[in-house]
Amino acid sequence: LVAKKQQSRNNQFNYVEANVPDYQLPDPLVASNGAKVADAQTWYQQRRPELMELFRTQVYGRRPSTPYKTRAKVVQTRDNVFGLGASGAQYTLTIETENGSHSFDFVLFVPQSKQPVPVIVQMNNRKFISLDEADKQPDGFWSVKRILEAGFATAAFHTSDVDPDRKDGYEQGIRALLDDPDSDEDSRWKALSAWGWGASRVLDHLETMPAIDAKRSAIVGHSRGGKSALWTAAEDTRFAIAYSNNSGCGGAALSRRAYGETVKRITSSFPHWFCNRFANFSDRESELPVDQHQLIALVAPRSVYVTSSDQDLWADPKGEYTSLINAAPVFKLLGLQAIEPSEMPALDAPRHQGATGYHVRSGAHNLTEQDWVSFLKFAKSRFKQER
Ligand code: GTR
Repeated sequence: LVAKKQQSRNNQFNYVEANVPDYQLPDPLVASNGAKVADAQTWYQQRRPELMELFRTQVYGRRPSTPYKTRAKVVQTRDNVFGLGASGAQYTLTIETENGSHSFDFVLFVPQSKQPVPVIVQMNNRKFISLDEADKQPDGFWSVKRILEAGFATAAFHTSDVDPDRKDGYEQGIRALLDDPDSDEDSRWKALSAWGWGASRVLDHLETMPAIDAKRSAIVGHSRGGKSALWTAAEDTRFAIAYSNNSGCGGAALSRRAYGETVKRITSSFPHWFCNRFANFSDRESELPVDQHQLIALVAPRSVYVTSSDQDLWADPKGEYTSLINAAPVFKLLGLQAIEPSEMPALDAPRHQGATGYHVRSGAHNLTEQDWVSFLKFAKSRFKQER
């Protein structure tokens, strides 16, 4: 243990549980003025807006209110995808303001069904997957066939097409089009929030489609996309489920544990993800007015599914789970069941309890078929899907 402690100090990043600092989590059910939040109305009218404001000003930034218009154009279609009778289409969404426009594509698959079907939207942080590529099922990252067979529609876009995942990508992204130059620079939104904004525009379009029951919609993201998925569902309450896969620091994992990736590291490696103020909490996590369990709580009374993988220590599996269970009091206040404080589930043994779900998969940092099997099971039970 001594050798390990020394090693982790040398490496600058802590991977030793015994070296996690003592911390106290801010209580989601105590308002900033110290008053206890004891009923749903006080949560919705006072505490939730207060927490949203803190996450906007200190962590993810505030979205601009610049007026815009959206246009959708079909660029390619496919019939009988996978021989399942499903349809596929690629769309270009164009966002227009007085200052110009920005376009990004998304791909949508809809299973054959007499009834409108629920939809799973994936923010894909790896690459744009075209209609043809989705057919090949390269690695299960976007498990289209399995999703269609379960009776869900699914849409995906590449995050960088909305806002480039680069320090110097600002001019090519949606933020450059929408930002108000007079807004407070330190609380301006960055790429993580911009990707979620893109997901909301995809959902706007899905809402117009009779084949889709957009009230039963889920947002899925892996890693940086998993950080964004939680914030997307906090900002856009139309998403009924948020799936946050291996999301780690700035996602599901508690910042105060400073295990694996830290606020200091993430804000210096990825200055284009969080609003400027988040970096002020480098090595000062205990001074954060929020922590990530409260982000999960912001999705309540809708559903949240968090995953870890056992080799992904950088994302702090224990911190991801601890965050989820510390959101439970809010779900309970709103009349829902959720995973209560308890030992972490065993490897590869998903736990689903009411509005929350969790699993730790054996293996590396990734989104796999195995994760999708559990995601779909959870979605079926939350959406009461028959098939
Ligand atoms: C890492 C980053 C993580 C996570 C990951 C990913 O470099 O430190 O926060 O986002 O990338 O997105 O795969």
